[in-house]
Amino acid sequence: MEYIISVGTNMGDRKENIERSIEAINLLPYTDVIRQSSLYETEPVGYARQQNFYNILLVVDSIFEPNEMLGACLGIESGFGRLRTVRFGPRIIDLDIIFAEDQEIESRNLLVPHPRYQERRFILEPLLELFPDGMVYGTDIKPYMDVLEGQEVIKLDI
Ligand code: PH2
Ligand code: MG
Ligand code: MG
Repeated sequence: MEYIISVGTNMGDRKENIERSIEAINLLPYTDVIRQSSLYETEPVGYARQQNFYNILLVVDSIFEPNEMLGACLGIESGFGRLRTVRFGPRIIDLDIIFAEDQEIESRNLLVPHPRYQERRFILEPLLELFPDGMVYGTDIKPYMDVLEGQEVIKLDI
């Protein structure tokens, strides 16, 4: 199964947090990061009074089913010592499943595609970088880009 996973961080050494989470994903059994977007520095969305985020999108090939992938992502987050406090607030690392190919999942713990990705430039810009024609497993994401307002994102050269 192919996944689009978003990684975000706005605490500590943000670049190192991103690199370590990519390594952690690659260490999962039969799971590989097969493509990755550029790194983006992004304005916080949803709760403004916090440091800018670094965000990246990964295409991950894995033997895991979606609920197993969710568990693996939460496990990696715990490994970073992530504590959940303010909703949408500062976090050392956040791994979110955005797509699991064209699957639609609505379970108690997991909503896929991610329910808010359409409103988030920090997801849509790197998605468009990875899928330049805007077609992501059968979904056309270009219309979402057209109506976005604000939310500065800067592609980094590092
Ligand atoms: N994640 C959030 C809330 N707001 N803003 C940016 N720029 N990047 C994020 O990854 C992010 C956010 C909740 O997970
Ligand atoms: Mg998130
Ligand atoms: Mg999350």
